[in-house]
Amino acid sequence: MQPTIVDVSTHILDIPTIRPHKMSVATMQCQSMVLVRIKTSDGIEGIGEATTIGGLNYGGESPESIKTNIDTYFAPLIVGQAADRPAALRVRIDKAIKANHFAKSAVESALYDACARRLGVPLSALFGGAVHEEISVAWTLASGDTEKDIVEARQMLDTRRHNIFKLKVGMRALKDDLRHIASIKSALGDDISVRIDVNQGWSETQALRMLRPLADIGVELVEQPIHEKNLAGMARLTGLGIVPIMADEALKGREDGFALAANQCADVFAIKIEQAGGLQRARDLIGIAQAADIALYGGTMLEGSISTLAAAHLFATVDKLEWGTEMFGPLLLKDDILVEPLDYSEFTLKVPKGPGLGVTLDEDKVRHYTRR
Ligand code: MUC
Ligand code: MG
Repeated sequence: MQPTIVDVSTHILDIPTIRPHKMSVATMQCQSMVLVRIKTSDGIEGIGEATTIGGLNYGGESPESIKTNIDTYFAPLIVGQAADRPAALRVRIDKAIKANHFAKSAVESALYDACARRLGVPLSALFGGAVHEEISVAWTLASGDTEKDIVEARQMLDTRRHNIFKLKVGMRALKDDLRHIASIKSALGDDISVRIDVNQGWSETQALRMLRPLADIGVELVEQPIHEKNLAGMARLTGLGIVPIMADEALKGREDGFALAANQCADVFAIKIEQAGGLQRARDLIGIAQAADIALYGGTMLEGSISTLAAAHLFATVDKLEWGTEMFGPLLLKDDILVEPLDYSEFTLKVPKGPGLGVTLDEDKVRHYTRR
């Protein structure tokens, strides 16, 4: 008998971060994640997750809107439907619900997790199977203090957890940002990759002024330097060829990916399952980048373990992620909600091999962190 969806439930969990995470859009002291649980008639439960950055500071969805919209609009639409066809469910959801990419991603991840668990295969198998058993993971230095960032980076190198660093900039004066970046780069040395993420914090003129000094310092990649809608500006910065430009906020789905590729607005795409609107759409974006000879990077919305793993399963199926990934979200949190913690070692995340996401929730911890 075909399994059907019998229940969709959502909870917001608030987990403190290990330190303040300072970005041009927000300072995070806590991550609020929406946990989505989908139960099916054959006794399977799939789990998905959506996170945002600083409530509504980063984008148009908040944990509260995601929860409300899933409870009010998604759940009635999918309860009673066949549970083993995520693509068909996606068509149904897209017909009835516009935008809401983060909510769509959480629901779709839960559906894929349930399907893979039913088949007894890892989630990656539903996207063709893993090409890689582990993915490289960058760390973001964003304490707001140059010296603290250097100490933190050295710890990551000593413990062999990360050897690629992304610096959050765009909130200070340009000369202060340059001093901050140069100090960290010179402390870490030539072999360590340093990239920056401006989170749209600069005007095009400011970005133009910054690219040459950034290249001289040895910065390898500049992420979303200017406003996400200024595609012509992104094309101009990319065309200069001074430092590779990565699109992040500008990439909110397939149509954006196509426009960015067609207009040569980026050298690299940061693929985020939430921003793309879920696993299927993220896979589509990856295909657009590959066809356009745009390099790939696995991005994060500072997700907890569940969405980090959903993305990691997808990324493991991609032949080349030229710029690696930043799937470090769970490590930024003081605690995790899994029975077995994820395996971050030797500068990589090992992608679990068990059915579905390959992990089990620690229900006591889930209860403890659930917002009431
Ligand atoms: C972003 O803009 O990329 C990813 C890593 C990090 O520190 O912030 C996020 C969001
Ligand atoms: Mg970014």
